[in-house]
Amino acid sequence: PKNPIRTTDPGALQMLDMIKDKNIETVYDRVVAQQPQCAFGYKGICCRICIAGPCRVKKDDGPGSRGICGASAYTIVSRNIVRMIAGGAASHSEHARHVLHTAHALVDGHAGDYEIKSPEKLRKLAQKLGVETLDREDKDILRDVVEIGYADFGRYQDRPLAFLDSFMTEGRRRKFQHTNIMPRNIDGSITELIAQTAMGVDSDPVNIIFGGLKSALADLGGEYIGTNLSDVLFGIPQPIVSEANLGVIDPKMVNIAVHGHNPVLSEMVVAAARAMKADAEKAGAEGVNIVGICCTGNELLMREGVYLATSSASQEMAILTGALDAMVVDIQCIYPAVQTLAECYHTKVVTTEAIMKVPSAQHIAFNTTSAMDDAKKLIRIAIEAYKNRDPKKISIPNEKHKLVAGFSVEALTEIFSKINPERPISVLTNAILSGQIKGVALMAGCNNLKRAQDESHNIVLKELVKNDVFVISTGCSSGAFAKFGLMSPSAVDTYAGEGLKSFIQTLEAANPQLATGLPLVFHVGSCVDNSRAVDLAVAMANELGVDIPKVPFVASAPEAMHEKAVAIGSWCVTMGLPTHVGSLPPVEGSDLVYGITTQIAHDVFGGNFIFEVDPVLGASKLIDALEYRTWKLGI
Ligand code: BF8
Ligand code: SF4
Repeated sequence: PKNPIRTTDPGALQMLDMIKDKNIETVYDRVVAQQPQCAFGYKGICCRICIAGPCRVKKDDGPGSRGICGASAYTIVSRNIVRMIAGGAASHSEHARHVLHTAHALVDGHAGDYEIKSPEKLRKLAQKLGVETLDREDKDILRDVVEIGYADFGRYQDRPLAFLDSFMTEGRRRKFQHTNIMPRNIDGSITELIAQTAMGVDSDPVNIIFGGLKSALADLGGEYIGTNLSDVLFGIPQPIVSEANLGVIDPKMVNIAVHGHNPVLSEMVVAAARAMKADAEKAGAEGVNIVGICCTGNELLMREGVYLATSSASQEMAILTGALDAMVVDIQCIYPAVQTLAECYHTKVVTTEAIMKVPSAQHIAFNTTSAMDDAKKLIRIAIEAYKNRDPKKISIPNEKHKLVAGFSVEALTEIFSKINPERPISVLTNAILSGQIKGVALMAGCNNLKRAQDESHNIVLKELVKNDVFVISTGCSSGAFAKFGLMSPSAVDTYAGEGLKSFIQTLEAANPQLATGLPLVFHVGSCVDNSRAVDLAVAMANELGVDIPKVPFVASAPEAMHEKAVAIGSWCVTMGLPTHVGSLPPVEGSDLVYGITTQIAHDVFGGNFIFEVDPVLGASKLIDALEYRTWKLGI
């Protein structure tokens, strides 16, 4: 490989080795070509908010220490970072809006082949939102739920976001109200933040950051809509066995990668693939093999057991196998580079959403009403492409690992309930109070090639589990663990400390109905499903009779990259979680902003950012935070 240092993923490393004599450019080359990255941008002290700029903070004092309008470093840094939160919240809520539209079409009878897969989830959700469920048809209940969801996007009355408020602890609800960051709608919070940070508006960094936190909470509201309604439409994830890494691409099959985030389309692609096996056979293949990339992959892995081909930084590698016939993409985290590479192979890249097109890639507009037909069209494109494969270009890494995923909070609660049916969550909290495990950590977030891909995820995980932390994961953090075989039952023996090992064994012994052992790390879903982690933290807080800042629960995004990750990290802090980030966001240009996010946030919300690029140190700071909270619970 030209740049082996930029990834540790064994599948990606094999792939890079296979193409080493070819003149193929990948992300691992481009990240090197971008070095050194601009120091002003890196620290967040470049302002491009108006076209008098760009202005850069060049000096510590005098005219060079401010922008042309007089904006200080703290104003510029805080404006830049909260605009990233706005981007993240817009992304997550756009995804949620799409799921909501699908549910809306369903109640109106225009949703083609979609159905309510989980009436159980619908009723539970309705009850949370205060919707009457007794003696009512599922569709009527869903109509009311959808209406609340829509209201959350545009409410103008002074009432809190229902899809946030209904899920919070009493303590968090009060905290958000007192600090004036409880959003009343999603769209308005984002728009307000953009207005607040326009040229010549807010220059007070504290006020700007609090505006940002409101949008971060709107982001969480959007995630709640996305996760809950996806569960209603596609089912609540249950423990499921699958495999991950590039070796899941099967040369004998028509291979289609579904890539992006939204399960609305890809669930249909999976159904269509099952229905079209014969068509694939007619073309000489053994069937249609759907593989996932990024969070679309996570969504389908969680609910359908679909193989995970790879995660974000290595997405191009799937095309380089020469055996990927189509890459169907929806939204977010899709490198434009996939089309450039696909042009050197037979692979067809197909975009499906009106807001996501790639020059020279084919676009098939995906509609809720004709979803199944659209999905079949996509499969036909892949089957046609399959016929054009160049056998000389096929080289598939032989790397793949077994994994167990599908741990919705419902599934976890079910597992705990086999030990204590009345108070299932006490199984988890008692294990913490007794010292058997140290607490819970959510590992989330992206790949960021500022360090070698996946390395930080794996180091943080290994440190945490060695120290008996119960780890749940989402997004590309889950992708990293799955690809390396760390999401398998066999990893428990190798990596878990004695306490965690015995805890997992106790759960297994109480759950003989599970067809598989339990994994080292529990996959709770895509990035939108970080809302599931909040559900678990809230349940633990209620069980312990405290608010979340007292619960031994921490979060880590060792390789955060996307604006969505900035939004998630920010609401984690407001929820009261110590939140480790291993790739520094652009805040170092202002000591004040850095101090607010790492210290003052703790005084106000009980959570704070821990910026630490060394993964071993990052993990040890999280373990300290967990130990401190457990100790406080005991006194
Ligand atoms: O929503 S973890 S790189 S794929 S942003 Fe993107 Fe980051 Fe991956 Fe999923 Ni999340
Ligand atoms: Fe420069 Fe102020 Fe305009 Fe920013 S808003 S680009 S600091 S003049």
